[in-house]
Amino acid sequence: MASLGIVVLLFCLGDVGGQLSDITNRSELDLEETLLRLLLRLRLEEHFDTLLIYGQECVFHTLSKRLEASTVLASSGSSDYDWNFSSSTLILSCGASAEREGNYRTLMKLQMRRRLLYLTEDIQPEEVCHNYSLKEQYNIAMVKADFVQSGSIYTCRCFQELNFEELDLFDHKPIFVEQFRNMRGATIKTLADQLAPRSMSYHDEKTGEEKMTGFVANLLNSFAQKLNARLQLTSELRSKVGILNYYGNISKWVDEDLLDIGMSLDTTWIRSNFDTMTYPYVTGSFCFMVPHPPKVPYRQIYTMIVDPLVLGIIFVLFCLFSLLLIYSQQMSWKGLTVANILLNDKSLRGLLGQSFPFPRDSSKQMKLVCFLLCFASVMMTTMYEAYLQSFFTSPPPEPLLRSFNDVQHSRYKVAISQADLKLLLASGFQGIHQLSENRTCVFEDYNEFLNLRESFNASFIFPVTNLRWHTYVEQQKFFAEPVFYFSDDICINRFFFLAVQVRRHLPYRELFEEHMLRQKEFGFLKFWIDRSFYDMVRLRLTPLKDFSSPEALWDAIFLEDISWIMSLYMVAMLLCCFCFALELWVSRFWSKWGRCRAPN
Ligand SMILES: *[C@@H]1O[C@H](CO)[C@@H](O)[C@H](O)[C@H]1NC(C)=O
Ligand SMILES: *[C@@H]1O[C@H](CO)[C@@H](O)[C@H](O)[C@H]1NC(C)=O
Ligand SMILES: *[C@@H]1O[C@H](CO)[C@@H](O)[C@H](O)[C@H]1NC(C)=O
Ligand SMILES: *[C@@H]1O[C@H](CO)[C@@H](O)[C@H](O)[C@H]1NC(C)=O
Ligand SMILES: *[C@@H]1O[C@H](CO)[C@@H](O)[C@H](O)[C@H]1NC(C)=O
Ligand SMILES: CC(=O)N[C@H]1CO[C@H](CO)[C@@H](O)[C@@H]1O
Repeated sequence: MASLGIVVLLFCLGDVGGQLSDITNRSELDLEETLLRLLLRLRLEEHFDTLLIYGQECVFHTLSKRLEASTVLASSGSSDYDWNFSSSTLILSCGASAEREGNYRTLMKLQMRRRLLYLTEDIQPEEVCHNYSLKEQYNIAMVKADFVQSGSIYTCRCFQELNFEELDLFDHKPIFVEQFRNMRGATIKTLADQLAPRSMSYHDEKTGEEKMTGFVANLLNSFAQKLNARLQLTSELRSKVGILNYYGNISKWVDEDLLDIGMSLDTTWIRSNFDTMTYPYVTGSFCFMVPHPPKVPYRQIYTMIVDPLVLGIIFVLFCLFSLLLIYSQQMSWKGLTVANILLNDKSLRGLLGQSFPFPRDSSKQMKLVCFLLCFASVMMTTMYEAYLQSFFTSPPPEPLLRSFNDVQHSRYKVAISQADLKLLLASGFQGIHQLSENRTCVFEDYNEFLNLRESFNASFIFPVTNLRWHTYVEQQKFFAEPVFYFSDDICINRFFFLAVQVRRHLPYRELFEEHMLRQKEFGFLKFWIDRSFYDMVRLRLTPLKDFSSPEALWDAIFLEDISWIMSLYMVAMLLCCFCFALELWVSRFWSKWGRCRAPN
């Protein structure tokens, strides 16, 4: 009773400015009043702010003036233009076939809006509902010309024997219901791309059916369960391809309306038309997984330590100390020669941490310079000692690859599948052009590529999405040491959206998107992704095997590891011998020459 009171009250309010004077026919007036009452009731059920009226002049046209709502008249039955109707639009049609919308985008937007038809012809509601359901429009109600007398409203229902229901204006049953909340076992046509860990098929022991799991498959499973529907893994499509990989074909088949929902994800990345995509499900990045750089070989540790810049600084220090020593000896520049600076044995021995004769009764300044020299030598020798010992204990890794240019000059090859390469070229990605032909290895067969990636072959670097990388992180926890790392520097795309593909006119698209967002909000998506590796192990899609080849912990150092320093030592010794020989020869020559000159 209370709601009826509100309806009457609203009716009185809505009556302001009515065009009563135009109306002469008594029964027409009654019809208008009753329909107005119906529309107000519809507005109470779900608010509308726009009326879209299809068809030639009928009772709706005069009614619309009495409702405070913006009205669009489409007398020809089609709007021909891509109008962006709001989601709170109510459609009124004058007759069963007044609506002849041709623009498919407008059709998409208006698909699930509520429709009220006013039928003057003698048509069975069953036929009307049938014709509308063929057009995939489901929220239909209709009244006939004798509405005033009968008060009957016919409303279409799907998933039941009789496809419509007859209600009375004064019934409290809702006229429009969300029909897809219970699909009563109807099927949803889908097909999985079988790309682990999105969707992975397994054989259910209990029912003997083929079932799917994975973070996209679980979304669809729970959706079907919620709607009381059944997932049909369209097998006739599968036999068309034959192989287990339908990536790319799924989006084609969704476009062709062969599938309702694809159990797959597509990127928003190279698309301009998002009609067949839902709201984004996950975000992804597409980067390369790169083998951890190997350790520097022992023999190169010396070369690493002897950095030219540091050597330069030490040489400058050496010269400075020589100068200071020369000056502080007599507090004058008397002994200053190039030989004294460069071959200053005190400074050299001091810097190398060796003992040297401390000058007797030296001045204060001299002592100070010697202290400085000793301090510098302690710093330098301990620094080099520490470097050398720690590097010999655990050699540092070689530098990381930071760009495609580094990859080009590294010993790795880039393994990539033909499908991914096509995608990259289509998206105008430049990086791949920096690699020469002999640095890339293109695989025709996606599975071959996957097998190589899954064998953690460290001769290659592989493109991988962060979602798949998640499972590799888990897998590498079982290795003696991780083999690959996810490079944030060498990326194809750092951020893109992944969405599920749905048929253009899927009637329960809004329900699906709502379900998707709820699952994600609640944390199911993260949970599914987190445990996807264990699902893969359970389904025997990935082995629990250690693919790493760790080096022995206590590796002995061999003579060849210090060959470099040995050869330097030999060269230096030879140089010394040569100098010594030279000195002997020069002194002999000098004394002979001196004897010859003496008589003069
Ligand atoms: C009022 O209109 C109805 C239908 O439009 C018609 O059948 C009826 O004859 C009309 N009555 C008068 C009095 O004009
Ligand atoms: C409706 O929106 C689409 C994009 O979604 C746009 O291309 C089109 O121009 C819009 N229509 C109008 C009438 O603004
Ligand atoms: C329903 O569709 C059929 C076939 O297109 C057509 O002949 C018939 O007139 C339509 N009925 C209504 C009420 O629109
Ligand atoms: C790789 O290709 C480049 C030019 O594209 C060539 O200069 C180079 O020698 C090739 N390297 C090998 C190992 O074949
Ligand atoms: C990695 O792949 C290359 C080329 O396919 C092969 O020669 C090599 O043996 C593989 N390495 C391992 C560790 O499997
Ligand atoms: C894009 C894509 O993968 N298309 C494939 C779809 O399936 C047919 C076979 O039916 C293949 O030939 C296409 O390459």
